[in-house]
Amino acid sequence: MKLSKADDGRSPAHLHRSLTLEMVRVTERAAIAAAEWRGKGDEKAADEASVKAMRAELDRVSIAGRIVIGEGEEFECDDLYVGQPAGTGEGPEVDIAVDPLEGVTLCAKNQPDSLVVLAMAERGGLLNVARNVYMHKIAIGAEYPADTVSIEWSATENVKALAKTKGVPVSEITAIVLDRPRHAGLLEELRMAGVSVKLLSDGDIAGVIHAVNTEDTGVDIYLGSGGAPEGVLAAAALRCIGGQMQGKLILDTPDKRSRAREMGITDANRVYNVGDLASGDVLFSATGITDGSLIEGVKLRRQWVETSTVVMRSWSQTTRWIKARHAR
Ligand code: VTB
Ligand code: MG
Ligand code: MG
Repeated sequence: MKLSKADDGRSPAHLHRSLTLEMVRVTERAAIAAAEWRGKGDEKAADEASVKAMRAELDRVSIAGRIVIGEGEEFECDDLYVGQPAGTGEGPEVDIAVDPLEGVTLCAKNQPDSLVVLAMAERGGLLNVARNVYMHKIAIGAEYPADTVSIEWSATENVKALAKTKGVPVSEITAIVLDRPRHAGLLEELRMAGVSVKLLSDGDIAGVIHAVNTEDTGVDIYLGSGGAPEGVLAAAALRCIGGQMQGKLILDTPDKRSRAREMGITDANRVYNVGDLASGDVLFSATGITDGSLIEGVKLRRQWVETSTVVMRSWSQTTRWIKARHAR
């Protein structure tokens, strides 16, 4: 096995494994609530339903939790805001990052790959970033040497270096990129280099996971910028499944810079690796809302509801797919 079972050495303690199943309950419940709003064209209602259900289920878990990545700041939202306590208050002290509806537009349009995502770590294990901050990201599989690509290089340099290490022409490299106007220059570079580009309309947590699972997906590299919270959540998953990612925060306004400083970020230009974004023992759970390439969506039937969840644990390097039937 390529991946070492050993953690990053930050702490010999680890989260109790039974917490993985508790997290599954939380993301399942939120996904069911959001699924009621699939295809209804109302992003806000879908998001609110997911948040409410997540909050209720999270508060039944025996943890002294604290939201470090949430829906926004305390003054902006009622629930799942940064700093809000979560859980019963009795149990291990943990930090929690959530995206109760990753791909809200996908859900509102009933298109593939909207997810409920939650990560849990020991206190201090997740980089604290505000909801409105973006991150430059680059991700490739675990099978390459650590210095194969760099977020400081141009896209052209990166795809050429990756192709060389992989031993294929650049035209056989597939990159995954969020389809946004801000990526026009990046796209042009990739076109010039002859790379095959898979454009994502939303959902770059799944995008990063696809890029490191090259054997399954055929995607070699993730390039571009997306939400910083999604970057931390993707890193939590990579801690469990392997894969390399570098991230650099985009702190392009005085407000974002000062909030980042408050949240403990001292070097605005720092390049973060997976272990800098999510350290110690980390748990990750994602339940599908709409059918997707990562997991199936919620099936709402007359008699029952079926959910599909992928849950991971870094300490044991386990990934489980949990399909559950719930009575209606
Ligand atoms: C990014 C991406 C997310 O929204 O945050 C994106 O990381 C933000 O979209 O996966 P904009 O560029 O339009 O602001 C998602 O696609 C969905 O939350
Ligand atoms: Mg969200
Ligand atoms: Mg999101």
